[in-house]
Amino acid sequence: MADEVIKQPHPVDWSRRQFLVGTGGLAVVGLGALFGKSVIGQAVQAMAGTPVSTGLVHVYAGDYYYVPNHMKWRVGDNISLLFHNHSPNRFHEMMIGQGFDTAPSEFGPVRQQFHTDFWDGVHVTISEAHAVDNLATNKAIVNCEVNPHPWLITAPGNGNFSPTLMPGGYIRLDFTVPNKPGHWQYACFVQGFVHYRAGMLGNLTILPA
Ligand SMILES: [Cu+2]
Repeated sequence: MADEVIKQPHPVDWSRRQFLVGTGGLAVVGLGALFGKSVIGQAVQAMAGTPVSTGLVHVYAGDYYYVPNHMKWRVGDNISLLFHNHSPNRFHEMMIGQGFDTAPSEFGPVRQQFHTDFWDGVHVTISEAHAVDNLATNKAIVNCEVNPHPWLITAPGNGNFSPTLMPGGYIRLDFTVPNKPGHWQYACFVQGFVHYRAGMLGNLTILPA
């Protein structure tokens, strides 16, 4: 993987699962008004002051960060997670988990995914999708209402549940917060040593019901 990254001649960071679904088109979008004061404000709030998110929850990916980068969800709440990629030229994903699985590279061990996948056993409905590179379902129970969905990867062995979005892409995931209270993280491991190490992660607190 490290070789592939270094030799990459294009100004696009390909997902490490890109080869499974073809190249797709490159949409270039502006970084715009959606990174407004209120959203940035959410990102810089201290954890203690972070409100509990429920209903429609927006998460924006940029280079290389999430807005917001702190969230609180409550067990049993219904959430529609609308994950957007506002990068003009890079792919980003969003895994949620605890602990890390690493792989060796010439740069030393690289964190590739979470050891425990938050989405294991969770029922997820995909009700909107645009410019999705791939979504690895892992052990989530996924109902996809969007057709066609050649980007959906249901085979085992593709790592954590994670939507990977092309520039300008978005996906909506509807689910009920599972009974997994505690501290979790969300992160992007695309070109792991670049995105994750650049700080592309956030903290998620799951509150008991
Ligand atoms: Cu990323």
